[in-house]
Amino acid sequence: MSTIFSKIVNGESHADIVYQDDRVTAFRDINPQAPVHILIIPNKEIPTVNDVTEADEQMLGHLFTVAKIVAEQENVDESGYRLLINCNRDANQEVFHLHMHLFGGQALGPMLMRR
Ligand code: DGP
Repeated sequence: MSTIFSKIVNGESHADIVYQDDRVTAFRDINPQAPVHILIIPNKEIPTVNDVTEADEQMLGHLFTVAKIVAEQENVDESGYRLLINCNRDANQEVFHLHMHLFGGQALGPMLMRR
């Protein structure tokens, strides 16, 4: 079954797309957790990091090139930003189409909340 993110990639569902090419799509998160919150996803539907194979390595490396381009576009490249990928339950992964979050536009604080 196709995820909502695949529907965004192929244009069936609307999103504010900030970058797209034949391998990767980047769009604004519907529920932003920072002034800049972009999701960068492979166009190919890979559910989680656990499903990555060596055949995906080049395409997944391209996520970082796109992260750099988007950070420049959003003017957070110099101020800084955080890239984050959740995997499965303990990381609160909600959408099972691998995605990299790009957060920026404010001081983001420590990486994990203390319990
Ligand atoms: P994660 O917890 O890592 O699986 O994050 C999923 C993110 O996806 C969450 O921040 C909200 C966002 N999201 C979920 N559905 C949609 C959608 O339909 N459109 C957009 N733009 N973002 C979505």
